Amino acid sequence: MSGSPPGGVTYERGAFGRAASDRYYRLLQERVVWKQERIAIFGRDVAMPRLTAWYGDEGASYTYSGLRNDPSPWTPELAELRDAVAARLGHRFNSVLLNRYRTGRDGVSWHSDDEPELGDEPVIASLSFGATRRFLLRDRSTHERAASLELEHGSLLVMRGRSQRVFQHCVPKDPRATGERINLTFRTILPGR
Ligand SMILES: O=C(O)CCC(=O)C(=O)O
Repeated sequence: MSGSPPGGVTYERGAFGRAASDRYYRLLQERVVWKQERIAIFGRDVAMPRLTAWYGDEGASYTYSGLRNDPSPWTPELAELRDAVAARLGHRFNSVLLNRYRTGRDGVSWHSDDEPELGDEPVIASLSFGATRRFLLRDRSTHERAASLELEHGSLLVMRGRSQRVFQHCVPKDPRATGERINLTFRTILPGR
């Protein structure tokens, strides 16, 4: 890690032990119904550089990058992970966005999780399984680097408070990254937003 996470962001290595992390990684690879979404960038239709999936309570729909996501029902392993993270943080989540980075050519570009349905100060709990990937945070207005974290197998990153108003985050493409990574961001979609 270079620099501690800034205010509102915490990083915990080894939140899940090795055996549990290996098991979840394999189950998520095999059982999640992964989608290759397409998005418009400068008027061009392109494949997103990662696979995604959206699971959650009925009605917990979420729109980002112009894509509306209606949730698939929780699978047993996703419900187990949701409950473990909720118990740890004392916060209830009703949905999870999953990202599957197949190689170092996959990534997610700078953004904040600031969609209206997440409310003003969302708690976002981000679990990582598989290959370690770099996660960058920068100031939203000055673009000054705020932190660079290596998100490891079994780790838990939490963003809360005003962190989505103050920072943007990304997982840059990394030609040196070996192997696949699965990330889960547990979220709470507020009713009627
Ligand atoms: O893969 C990650 O660690 C970040 C995912 C992310 O930024 C998102 O789902 O909004």
